[in-house]
Amino acid sequence: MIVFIQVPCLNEEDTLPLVLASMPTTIPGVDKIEILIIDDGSTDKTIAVAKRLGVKHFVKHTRNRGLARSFHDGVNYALAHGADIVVNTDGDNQYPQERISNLVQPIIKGKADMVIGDRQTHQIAHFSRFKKIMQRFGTYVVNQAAGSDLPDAASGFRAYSRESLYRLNIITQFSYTMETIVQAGNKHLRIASIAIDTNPKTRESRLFKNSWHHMTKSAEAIIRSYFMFKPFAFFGGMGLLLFIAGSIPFVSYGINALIIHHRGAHLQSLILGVTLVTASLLSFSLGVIADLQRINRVLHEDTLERLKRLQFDKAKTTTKSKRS
Ligand SMILES: Nc1nc2c(ncn2[C@@H]2O[C@H](COP(=O)(O)OP(=O)(O)O)[C@@H](O)[C@H]2O)c(=O)[nH]1
Ligand SMILES: [Mg+2]
Repeated sequence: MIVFIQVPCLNEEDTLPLVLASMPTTIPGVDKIEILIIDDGSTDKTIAVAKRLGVKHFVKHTRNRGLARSFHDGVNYALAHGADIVVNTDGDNQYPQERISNLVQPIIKGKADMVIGDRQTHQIAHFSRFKKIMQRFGTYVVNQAAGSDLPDAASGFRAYSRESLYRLNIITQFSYTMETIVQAGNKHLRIASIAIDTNPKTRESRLFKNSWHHMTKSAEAIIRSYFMFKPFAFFGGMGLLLFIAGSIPFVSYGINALIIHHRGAHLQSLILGVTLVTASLLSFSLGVIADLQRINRVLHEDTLERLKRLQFDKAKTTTKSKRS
């Protein structure tokens, strides 16, 4: 069993030594632990510091490409080098690396495909009240979209099984944390979570300028993943609402004009009714198109999964034969 611990880094020369010093050297049930630094276009000495501290695996971006892309490239590297489990932790020493041993256990024991470190955000002293409420709300929405019951959806301290990485595909540029949960939930992967204590803050988040920024970006990621998986729920629901709203003036006009020959049968009701019912038909049609797209995506993802297996399973057998 090979565990790759990947650390996405954008100018982390100051905190990286702390992160590397707290990495586990042995984990029960694991034969080999490899550390992988994903340098996302750092302009400081991140790479030199990592090399000096003995890191052997690097993925380098010549310019900044963002955290989601860094995660994606790190995972591909790890899979190509025979990883059975990929752990992600941050370069700002926010997460307790010494708990990685616990984080991977549910996967080793076959009880989960993905494990998330729950930061217990309600207890974090430097989180404002607003941030805590937003954290809880964001997690609630993700759970709704994923059909899961997780305490902390935004945590970046996670372990993924090789199998789950074959099946997950990162699409959004931002907030891949939320996206992976929605995907994993909808693909019926088993997600577990363990409680962790976070380390004292070393610096402000550079990913999000403030809580609003965090919220809008997360909302965007959740809505997009929701559309990906349940497009008909949205367009069908909207179509139904519009149809009901449109039927009322439509029917009232019909009764007034045709049955009781009422003089006050307002043409406006007819116009409103027709507009709303037309909008509802449009919404249903969009729903059908979106649903066909979804089916298309499922087929594409199936191909992609097979491709990954072809590509990475070969790497796995080569690493195995090299080691034996
Ligand atoms: N801010 C930022 N962080 C990046 C980027 N690419 C990789 N990272 C790494 O992503 C991790 C999380 O970033 P951080 O600023 O701590 O955001 P937080 O998760 O909100 O605390 C750190 O290890 C960064 O070095 C990027 O483009 N921007
Ligand atoms: Mg951080």
